[in-house]
Amino acid sequence: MEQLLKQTLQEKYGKGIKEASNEEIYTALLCITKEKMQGMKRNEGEKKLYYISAEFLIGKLLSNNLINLGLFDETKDVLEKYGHDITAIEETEPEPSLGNGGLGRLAACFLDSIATLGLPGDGVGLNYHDGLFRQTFVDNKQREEKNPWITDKSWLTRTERHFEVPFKDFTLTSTMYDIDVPGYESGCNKLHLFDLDTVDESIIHDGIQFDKNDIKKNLTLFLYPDDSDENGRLLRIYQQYFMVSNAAQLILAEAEEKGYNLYELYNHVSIQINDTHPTMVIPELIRLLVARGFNMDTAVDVVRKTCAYTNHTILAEALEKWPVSYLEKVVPHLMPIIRDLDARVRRDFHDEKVYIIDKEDRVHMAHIDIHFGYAVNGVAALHTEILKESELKPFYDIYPEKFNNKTNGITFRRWLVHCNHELSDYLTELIGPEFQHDAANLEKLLAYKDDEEVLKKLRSIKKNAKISLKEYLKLTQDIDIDENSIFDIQIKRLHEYKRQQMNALYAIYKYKEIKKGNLPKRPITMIFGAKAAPAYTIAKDIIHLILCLQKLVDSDPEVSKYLKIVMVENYNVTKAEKLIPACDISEQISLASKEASGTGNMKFMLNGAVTLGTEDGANVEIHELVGDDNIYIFGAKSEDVIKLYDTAGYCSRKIYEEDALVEELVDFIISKELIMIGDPVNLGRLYKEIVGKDWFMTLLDVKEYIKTKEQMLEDYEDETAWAKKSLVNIAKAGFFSSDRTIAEYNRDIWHL
Ligand code: NTF
Repeated sequence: MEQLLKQTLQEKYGKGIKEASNEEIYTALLCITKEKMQGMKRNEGEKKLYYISAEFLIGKLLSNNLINLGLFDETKDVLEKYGHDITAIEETEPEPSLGNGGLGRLAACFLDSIATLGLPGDGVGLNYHDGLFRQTFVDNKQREEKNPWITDKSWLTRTERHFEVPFKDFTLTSTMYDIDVPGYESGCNKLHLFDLDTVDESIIHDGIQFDKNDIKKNLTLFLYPDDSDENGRLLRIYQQYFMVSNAAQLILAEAEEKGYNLYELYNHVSIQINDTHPTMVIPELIRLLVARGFNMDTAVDVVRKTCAYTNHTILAEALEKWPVSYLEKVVPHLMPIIRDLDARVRRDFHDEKVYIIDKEDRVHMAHIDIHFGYAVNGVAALHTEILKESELKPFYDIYPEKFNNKTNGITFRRWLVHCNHELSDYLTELIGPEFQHDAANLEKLLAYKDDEEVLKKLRSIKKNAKISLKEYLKLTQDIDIDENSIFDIQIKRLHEYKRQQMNALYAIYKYKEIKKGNLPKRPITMIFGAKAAPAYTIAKDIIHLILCLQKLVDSDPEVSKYLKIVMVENYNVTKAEKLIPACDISEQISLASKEASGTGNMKFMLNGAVTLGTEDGANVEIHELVGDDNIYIFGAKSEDVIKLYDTAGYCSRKIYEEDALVEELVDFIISKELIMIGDPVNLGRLYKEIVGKDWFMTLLDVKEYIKTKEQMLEDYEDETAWAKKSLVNIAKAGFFSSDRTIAEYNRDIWHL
């Protein structure tokens, strides 16, 4: 590496390693790594997977690529020798924001594991120039800015693949860009991102505004462009069709190049449809096969044996339903196929709940996936049960054999080895390096459960991570936090069902307690990180509340000694990598039944945080693995919540009126203290929402939540006992390796 780096810097900049700037070293390392990956063996086989997804939240790639190529330690040492710090060099890499949250990060973890297991499998998505958006805070409110990440030298490689994608009024020519996905000490796959040469970033103005009608210029500007008006919704259909038509054409081109018989496509290809965004790949593939001479029945049969669907949520917002009129405007050539599919369903089943086109002339995308794919999976045990028993019950009754569970996982390369070197090195020293290939080996750590030395060392690793986070927050947001306080962290998309508002009510509770003189034994640092969808008003109001509380506490010297509230700006993968190793209390407090799985919960556990959570998503499985003593569970159970919805039996106003403490906390949202800092419109709206509606039942669980959190703070004071909980969490995290998840997908669904 030393020679290569010297040579590259000399050629590019005429500099030695010592003199080169961080940016120059980053660029040189990028070029070297890219070249190495080009020379890597491709994972090959008789059958290949295509993972189609609207999001791939890949994060920065330099360190992870170096780790997977086995070059990280050497590179770090070379840089140190010349007075450079690899962390500072990583800082110069722009982070692509090609995803929103869990679904997109999961896709990125999966690509890493697919490559690591030596399976041939590529990702297919879109090359959004400005990603989701970059979040800034102005006047205690979220503002959205564009987030350009594609620079002169990037991980993207332009390819010679182009496809013609037909829309109603015009045809667009695509260009395929590739990003290499090296497995950990294994072969390489690709992430294919499609783009249009005519896209023009200069049409963006005033934050993230642009002309939604100008498809040739705007198609791949943003992930999830605002869909609060019709043009925005049509743009999403343009994007989705562009993604899947390219995917389908690529899949057929590769199959034809390899000389495969398309009538047996399913023996050579599996297509994983990541949520409903890529659903149109089904009618599109049928269309392309019919154009190649297939009759309709055969095309439907071949496609049905090729496609599998993953459901990531039971919330209606993500079970997409497109009006027929929209599809007619954008992709009229798909409508005869969709109508034909609907007719087949109506011929075979007499239950309008499973039709593809409903009475209101809307196309249910998930219904296409379930009827015309061969597998349907949920992403955690509880979630899959809910799909089978309620949300998708009519389908489960028809196709019980298609339904299966694949509990999510995370790649330990990024979420342990890369983000927490000290812990990862210590674990290697203690239990050997096998866990890096087979995460189940982490259980060996249990042998040290009562070893004072080991527990002490784990505490010191946590402390160091907290100090690193302190330095990072000082540098990036000029915020001071105390490493001796308890770090309580909730980082995830902002959504009412995730209940950041409940955590904010806790902050109010603590503020009031401190004001009353009930001082905590140890200061608490409450950290939040979350982006709200630009058109999601209440979510933005919750951010406003948290930022106002942050100000209030900071400006009150009586309180700020004991309580600190921090909202991290522009929460992203890079920030998660700094926050997660430093966490003591992992907040996983969604309303039971609503969080399909969660994956942050797994990352925190792996890094030794203790979960404060409801029995929801993968928390249920974490609870089973670590046992009652090593997790703090509270709140209504999912069966009860589902019953409350079914019977309309929840009334937040009643709880508010009957419980003095709840009333006091909620009223504080519109107190004079907060109104002086914040905007009465936003705070008033949020107050009204919680008292009058509270669709995700914050007030149902808030008291038990406060009580449980108080218990945790108390238990934290027994340092040894807490360190033991932390150790058990790390030891039991092996199940949540995405290598395990992917091995299961392959065993049960893909058969690569
Ligand atoms: C998310 N879904 C779920 O909300 C998370 O619970 C889950 O961990 C991830 O998927 C990954 O499976 C979505 O982001 C979406 F888009 F479906 F709402």
